[in-house]
Amino acid sequence: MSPSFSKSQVLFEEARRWIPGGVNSPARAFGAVGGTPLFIERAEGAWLTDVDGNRYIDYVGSWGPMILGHAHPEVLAAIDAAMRRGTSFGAPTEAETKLARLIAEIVPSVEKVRLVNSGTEATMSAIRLARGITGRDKIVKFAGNYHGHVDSLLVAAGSSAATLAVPNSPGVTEGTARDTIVLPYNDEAAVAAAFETFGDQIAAVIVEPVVGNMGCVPPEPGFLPALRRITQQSGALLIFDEVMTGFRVALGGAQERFQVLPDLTTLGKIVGGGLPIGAYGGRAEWMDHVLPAGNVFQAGTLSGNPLATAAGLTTLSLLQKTDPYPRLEELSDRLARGLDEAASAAGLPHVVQRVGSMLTLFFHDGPVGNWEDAESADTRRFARFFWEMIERGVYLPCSQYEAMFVSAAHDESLIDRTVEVAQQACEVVASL
Ligand code: HOZ
Repeated sequence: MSPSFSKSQVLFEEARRWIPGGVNSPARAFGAVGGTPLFIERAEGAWLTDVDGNRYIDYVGSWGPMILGHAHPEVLAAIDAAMRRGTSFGAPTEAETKLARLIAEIVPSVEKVRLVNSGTEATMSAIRLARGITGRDKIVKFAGNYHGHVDSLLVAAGSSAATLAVPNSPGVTEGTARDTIVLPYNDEAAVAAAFETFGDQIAAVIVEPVVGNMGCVPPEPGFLPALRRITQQSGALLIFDEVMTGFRVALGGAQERFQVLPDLTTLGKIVGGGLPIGAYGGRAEWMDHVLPAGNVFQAGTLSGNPLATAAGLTTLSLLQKTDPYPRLEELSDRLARGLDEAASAAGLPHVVQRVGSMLTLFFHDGPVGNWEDAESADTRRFARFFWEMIERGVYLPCSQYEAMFVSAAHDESLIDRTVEVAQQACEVVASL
């Protein structure tokens, strides 16, 4: 019997009266897959429970942060202890220094770090810093990469902007967009050509070193080193947006995994352990341009919030202590192989792309290396696959253009169950 979603439907109707589109972020709206978003009641480990009492194996993990699984007891205890000492002071605390130091210890290129409240704030601030340091205006970004809802980066953006086909949001001025140069991902020649023409005007190249926001798209060998070389030659800064990949594809993020060091790194998601934090960091020499050490302005009443800092500090410490990465690699490989076999058995053109514990089953014939490839994936098939998985108790990101995340709370039996469900779902999709 199909599960009922009636309570979610009622709550969504009510939400739509008071919240634009009924959601506080468009990625959750199920716009690309149709139907009503599921309203979540609770989550524990690898499991989500919706308000209708349906349980799901979760591969969204709050869009990345929950690498240790939901409601991890040590993270909850740290938040609880911090909360009892007061929830916000607007003054420095020792825990902020501990978190900054731990980030600098873990992320290879980071010596100093500023805590902010979200990944968007981190990228916005890093861009401003790059412009402040270089005295140049232009930014290079890649089509299908998403760096939060920063005006200058909301051009040919991935994630919800791609899912809901809003390549350039109204409200982003032409002037702002003019300073953003958009290039195809994985295209070293295009980057070289842009630098030929605009080299002395480019402040920074910002890149998702592994893209998560058009589905999981790995960098081709040579692409990240080329970005490093070209930016260095021209005096532009290289910014790795590691909001998704940080503490995910390796403890030290994509820069550790691919051994390429950017000038600035932006972080979010895992760094807050499920509470709102972002961070940006880099060499002390660069970071000391930020006010009050330097003169590039950036501020925030709740920055370094004690609850979020406690959750982040505990999460990163646990990751450092327990090193879940080899196991995440194994589990994610098992899942990727299982999804691949399921789609092959049903005769569906597809490709599964994975880096560490981020992965995507694309309904696309052949590898996806850039936005042009991603755009030609069969999103109708994806939508049907998504609902067939939901109906059988597996919760996936509600867009072809988002990555699935495996957590340390998943295990072989959950992965195998997911693969079985995927086999059934693929058969239905193929029969359409
Ligand atoms: N940035 C997340 C992954 N694309 C989605 C979160 C959101 O936009 O709500």
